[in-house]
Amino acid sequence: MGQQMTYRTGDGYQAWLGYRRLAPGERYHQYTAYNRIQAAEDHVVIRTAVSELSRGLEGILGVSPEVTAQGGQGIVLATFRQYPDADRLFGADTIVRLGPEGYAIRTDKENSRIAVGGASESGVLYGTFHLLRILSMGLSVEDLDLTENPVNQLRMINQWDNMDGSVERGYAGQSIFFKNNRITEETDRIRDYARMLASSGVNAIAINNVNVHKVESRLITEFLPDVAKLAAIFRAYAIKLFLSVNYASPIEIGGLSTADPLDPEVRQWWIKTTAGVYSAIPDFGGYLVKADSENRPGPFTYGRDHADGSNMLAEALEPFNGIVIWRCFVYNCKQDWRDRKTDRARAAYDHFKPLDGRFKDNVILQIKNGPMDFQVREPVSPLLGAMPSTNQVLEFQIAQEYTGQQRHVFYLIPQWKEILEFETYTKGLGSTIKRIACGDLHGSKLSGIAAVSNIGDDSNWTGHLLAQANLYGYGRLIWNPDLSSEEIADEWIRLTFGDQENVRTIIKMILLSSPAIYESYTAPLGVGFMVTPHTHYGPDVDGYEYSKWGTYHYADRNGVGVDRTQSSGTGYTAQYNGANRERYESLQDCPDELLLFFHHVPYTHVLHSGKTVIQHIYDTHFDGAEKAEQLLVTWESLAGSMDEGLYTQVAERLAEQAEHAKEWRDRINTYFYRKSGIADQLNRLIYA
Ligand code: GCV
Repeated sequence: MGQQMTYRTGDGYQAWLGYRRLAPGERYHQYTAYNRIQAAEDHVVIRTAVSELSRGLEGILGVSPEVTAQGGQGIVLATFRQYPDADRLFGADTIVRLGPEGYAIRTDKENSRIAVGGASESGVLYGTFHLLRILSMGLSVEDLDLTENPVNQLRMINQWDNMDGSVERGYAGQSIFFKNNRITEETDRIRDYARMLASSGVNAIAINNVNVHKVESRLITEFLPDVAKLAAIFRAYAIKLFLSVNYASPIEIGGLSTADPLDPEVRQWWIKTTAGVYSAIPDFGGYLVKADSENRPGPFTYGRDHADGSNMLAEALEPFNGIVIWRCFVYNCKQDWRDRKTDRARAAYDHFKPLDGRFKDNVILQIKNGPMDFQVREPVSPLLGAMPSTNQVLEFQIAQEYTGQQRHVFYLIPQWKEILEFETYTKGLGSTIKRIACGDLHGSKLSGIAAVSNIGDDSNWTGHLLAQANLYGYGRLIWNPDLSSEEIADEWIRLTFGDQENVRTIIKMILLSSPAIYESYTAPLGVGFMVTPHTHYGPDVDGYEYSKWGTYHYADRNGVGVDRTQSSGTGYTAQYNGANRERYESLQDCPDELLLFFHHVPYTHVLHSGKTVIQHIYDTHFDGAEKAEQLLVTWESLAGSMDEGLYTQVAERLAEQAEHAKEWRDRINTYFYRKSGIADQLNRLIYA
């Protein structure tokens, strides 16, 4: 098994796929009756399902199962209509309920069989991983009868990996894909990553950073044979491979003098190059593009718009059923801080909304969850749902760029759930983000969710072991947005640490309390940023205040916050519909947690909580730092209850968080005390 053997148990490498041995007992005997795998189909994904199941059963039972094409007892893996026995077991009713990636699992107690059936091979693989979850959690398999379909069509991961081996906004080591401007030959780790992704339901990956530099531009030409090898690894796990491309490739690597999307030679270049990609990788997913954003080239240079740019690529991909995923993170990153009219939050909507209906069918616009940039707290992007005639995909960031960089614990699932449940009123009540993301609200042809990965070559994948919960939870949540944060946390804990009651309770408590704790000691009331420029780690209240990036808080001696109202500010609130627009516009109705995102208020402004803004800042920062310290104490109660390696690595991170939270507390409190001159009502220590 190559590289994975070099990792110790206890370093977290096995993540949620550790398949720890079950002690002999009732459950062990129940499972033993099924320790035989029947699979008759010769397909790469079915072979994967068989090997995953063998590996899991061997881990759990300590005995490797017989694998056979013959009938009899055991676990049957089959696509419908291929294996009449399985069809009979499920019946037509079940079969018609399943979509292309759906699956059913049913126990046939009489014959000691469990059947895992799917409409396609990928369905069988997802069903197999579901069964493995059940077995790993030690649940009964005696009466299984379940069907599952993924809610979202595209369930994607975006790597921000560069070919020099670095990872943009990577907090867990170097790239597992690239090294020294080459694709790595150490593919065991990539296969293990594919396993992790498929086991949580992910079906697409873009392997390189959306900021495509010169060398990465050649991934679609000279590096194709190596890309094809990676595509084969992911194919075996039913994951489609995508590449981020450089919009200026015709110039950069094609020798043309322009990348104008309406230029016939440019179009021809993309058609020919794309055909080359498909001859190397027939099931290639398509292109992911960051254009006219943060100094990346794009159609604006030629006086064209984003529809022109993306449609040109769509045309080249169309014959192969490929798609263009075009990012909407487009804003003026050379703003003058003196200019109070330009509002970065407005940019995506202002650029893209007028283009609704102009995109080809195989273009999807990828929209970040918020209008700024993955802050701890920001409102939901008003562009989501605002283009009924355009395919959209929602973008999350699993990498914790602004949420503690995997040094602080921040369980992201509750934040994502809040976003998915957000009511946009786009088509009246019930127009939630989750209905927009899954394509149901506007009947979109293509839709789904993508997220920036949080993994690197650290032995535990994610730097902070608890950040694995975000990767796992992302896959589970986008498969089914109705799963609760608690359920997902509980699953992940049981699969990773085992079933011990105190371990489950305590880790769940830490995960679920983590977002509020982090939010309370960092930038207050939705104002955002206040981080160290470039690295984005740690406090620097004015770090971005006079910069070109459009991220300001406007704190002065009287007050703080950004006026984004229509009545006196940038007019951003008008991008929302119905009740949202009114709520955000109104100083009285605006929710406390977003107050400073939408309004500039005096420090003495009284929140719904009854506290003044300044007292709220002091209270939350003292409280947050104290709770961060408490997280460590809580974790310490688990000493001796789990593998020591796992215990220690988390303890170390929590210790760092506790210290760092104090730095946040003191910097923010001192800053606002100096600005406002208003004392803390409780007279706590503020370094004046
Ligand atoms: C990949 C933010 C990050 C950048 C990132 C960009 C994006 O600005 O700080 O590192 O670039 O978002 O999403 O394109």
